[in-house]
Amino acid sequence: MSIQTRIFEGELSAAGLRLAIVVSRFNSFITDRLLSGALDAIQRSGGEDAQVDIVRIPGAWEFPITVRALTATKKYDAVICLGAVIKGDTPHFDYVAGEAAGGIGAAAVDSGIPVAFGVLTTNTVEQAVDRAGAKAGNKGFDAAMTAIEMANLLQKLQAGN
Ligand code: INI
Repeated sequence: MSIQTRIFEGELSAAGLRLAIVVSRFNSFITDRLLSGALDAIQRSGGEDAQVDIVRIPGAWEFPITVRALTATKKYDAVICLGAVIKGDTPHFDYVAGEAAGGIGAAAVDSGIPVAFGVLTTNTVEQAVDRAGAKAGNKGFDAAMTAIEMANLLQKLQAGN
């Protein structure tokens, strides 16, 4: 008896996917670059502007409630969160970054809709710049590619064959 291994993997094609990008205004000099990277990734993967809704929020703290509102509509195949939480002199960073990460993760698992975490959490402004299109790539681009792959993967898994 031979055992046939089946491999499930999501394609990197944005064709036909409905996507929401949630982008925070706090540290907008960084998040604007993340948004450009995400839109570039969608376009290069065969997506079109009409498939993408952009939702602007004040700061990273507001991601969880916004993502839950979006996933509840069932209109989107994936949601992409773009933000930048940069450490300051107080523990504020830990509360904001922790709430954003935990809340985004919980919203994805609870809804069954993939939510990509393109939220930078850095110790310095320079580290954020590096990850928003400079030395360390563009994490907005990466998050969009992850969302595209996961949306296609979940569609396959849900098809169940
Ligand atoms: N929001 C961010 O997105 N990044 C930060 O670095 C940040 N810091 O450092 O304060 C930040 N704070 C605002 C927060 O997300 C909320 O918008 C605010 O507290 C109102 O609810």
